[in-house]
Amino acid sequence: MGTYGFHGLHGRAIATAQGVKMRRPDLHVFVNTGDGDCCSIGTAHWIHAIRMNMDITVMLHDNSVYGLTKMQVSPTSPVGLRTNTTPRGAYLKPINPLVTTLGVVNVSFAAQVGEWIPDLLYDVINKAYHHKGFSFIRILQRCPHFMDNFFQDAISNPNNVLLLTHKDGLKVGDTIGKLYKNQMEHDPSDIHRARELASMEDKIPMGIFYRNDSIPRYEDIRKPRHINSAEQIDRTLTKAFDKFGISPVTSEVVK
Ligand SMILES: Cc1ncc(C[n+]2csc(CCOP(=O)(O)OP(=O)(O)O)c2C)c(N)n1
Repeated sequence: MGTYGFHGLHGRAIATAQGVKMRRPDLHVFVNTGDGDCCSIGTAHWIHAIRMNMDITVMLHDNSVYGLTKMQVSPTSPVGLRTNTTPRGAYLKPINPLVTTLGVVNVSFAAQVGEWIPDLLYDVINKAYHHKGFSFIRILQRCPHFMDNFFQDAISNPNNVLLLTHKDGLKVGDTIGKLYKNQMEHDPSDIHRARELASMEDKIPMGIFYRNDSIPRYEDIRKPRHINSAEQIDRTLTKAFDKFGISPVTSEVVK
């Protein structure tokens, strides 16, 4: 991909992306976020972004742990996971980010895929990119340092994965089809079934759970009627800020 990358503040990745998209609707905006970033410090942005349904793609790299800060418990850590903040094991049941996404009003695209199946990952990202609205992909991701065996059961035994296929979702090719024999047809317009499948615990379901192109997008509803020039913005802000000056400041001093 030929992209321009931008690092925002931890927890604010989605809000930053929304700002970029609002100002530059011509750009394709992708967010790379973690389970700590999206489902902990950034939860409010995530939930409201689903509701606002702006045309951006969010890739949640869910490794079930805070990796960068050296293994603290995250909202998606499984019960019993020993981390630096839960040395006796995580106490709380984890959030399932897919189930949460599918529960928010105006959800328009939700998918799940494992990072160890690059062909499938490519297809899902491609579908998300072409979706008109907020597309959310939960990528089940190993942390090579702290959680390298986390998905070992599913990696060693493809039967622990359930592929969701459909003409409007993923079409599985021969190579993947031969390896991943556990497949089920799922119509991604069926939100109730999507929620049921997302909650599945005995197998890891992968594919496009839900897509709906007809949900209104925030940038269309709230499209600015006209965009001011940088000079106009500067003049307006300077005037507004001057109103709140504590000590009298003359324009000469400001210069
Ligand atoms: C505002 C703010 N709060 C806390 C931190 C410390 N911090 C950095 S990364 C991180 C969690 C990272 O977890 P995750 O988003 O799951 O990403 P991973 O490192 O696992 O890829 C935290 C708490 C920070 N950098 N900035």
